[in-house]
Amino acid sequence: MVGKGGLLVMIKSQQLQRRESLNDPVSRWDRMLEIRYFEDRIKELFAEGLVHGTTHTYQGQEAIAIGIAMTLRPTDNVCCTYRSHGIALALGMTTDSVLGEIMGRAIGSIGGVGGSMHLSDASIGLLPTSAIVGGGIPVAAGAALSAQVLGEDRCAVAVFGDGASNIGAFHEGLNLASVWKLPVVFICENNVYGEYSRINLTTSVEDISIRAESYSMPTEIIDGQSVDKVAQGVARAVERARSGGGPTLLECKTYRYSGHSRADAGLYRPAGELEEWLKRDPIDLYEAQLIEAGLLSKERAQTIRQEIQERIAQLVERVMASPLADVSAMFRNISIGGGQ
Ligand SMILES: Cc1ncc(C[n+]2csc(CCOP(=O)(O)OP(=O)(O)O)c2C)c(N)n1
Ligand SMILES: [Mg+2]
Repeated sequence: MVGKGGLLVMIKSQQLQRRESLNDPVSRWDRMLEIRYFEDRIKELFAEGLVHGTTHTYQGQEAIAIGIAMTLRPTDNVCCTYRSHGIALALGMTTDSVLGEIMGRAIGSIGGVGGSMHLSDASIGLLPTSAIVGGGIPVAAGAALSAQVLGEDRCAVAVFGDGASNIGAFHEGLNLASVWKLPVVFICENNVYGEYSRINLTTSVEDISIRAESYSMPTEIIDGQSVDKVAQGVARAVERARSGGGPTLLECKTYRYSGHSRADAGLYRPAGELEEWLKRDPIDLYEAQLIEAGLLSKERAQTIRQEIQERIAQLVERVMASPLADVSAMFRNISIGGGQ
């Protein structure tokens, strides 16, 4: 019988193992599929009325999550948005922890009281995700400032969307990070849409990367459909951050396959646009690369796909059978009266 403390230790070590497994290229591909099938199932669970509230899924952007997670250390800090199930899974959070949180279960990453938009686990470096567009940018700058002040060998990463680059917090965060040469990497997932609007209708520039120039900041435009390209870009930026060279803005060009949130079918998109992006699906591209390199066979790939589908089906059953969040979990991390 494992006590609560022991269970926590087991989960933490499982998460770190999941993170380390990204050293292996086939495991990276496996994790991308896990994210894709997980998100497909999440959409169904909401449509079936089994989950309340809303959710924002990540299909199409998986290469970015993996490229970031395989490059950072668990001690680095990551700030993300409401569209972060994929990044949490890539960083090592277990599927039980993410689905448990989404379904309001006690096993969720913060005890089931936060839901889809509020995932967090300090042991893998994931600071609380947030629904405030751009909100993670100054928080990441703050985490980087703390590393600088404390002299710790750690960097911070903010992951945000193209729409967030129109928010004041983006400009304030980048400016101060540049002036103070903070060890932070700003990663913009330019997925062409902010809510229900195409980027050309809301944003004065086509490439978000141009905005780095105002803050004297190095920048790169990266193919967000390629795990290796993302990892290489993140590695260059992280190296700069760790060696005192200050912040970098990376813009990863990608595409959001789903609508903005659960109820959005994305009908405002121009005909054929999704189909064009599907031709460069990040999971298919990586699979082809692994097969070409002799690391994966078509037969093994098919088996892995089936195994992950089965894993996700079992996951849903397990989480649905697990206890709901306890009301007391809402107050677990709150101290009332004198900061006791
Ligand atoms: C400060 C703030 N303003 C507006 C909103 C409403 N809102 C939620 S998502 C979103 C679009 C953000 O788009 P983007 O940054 O491109 O991220 P994506 O959803 O594409 O990942 C908006 C405007 C919000 N949540 N927070
Ligand atoms: Mg966007």
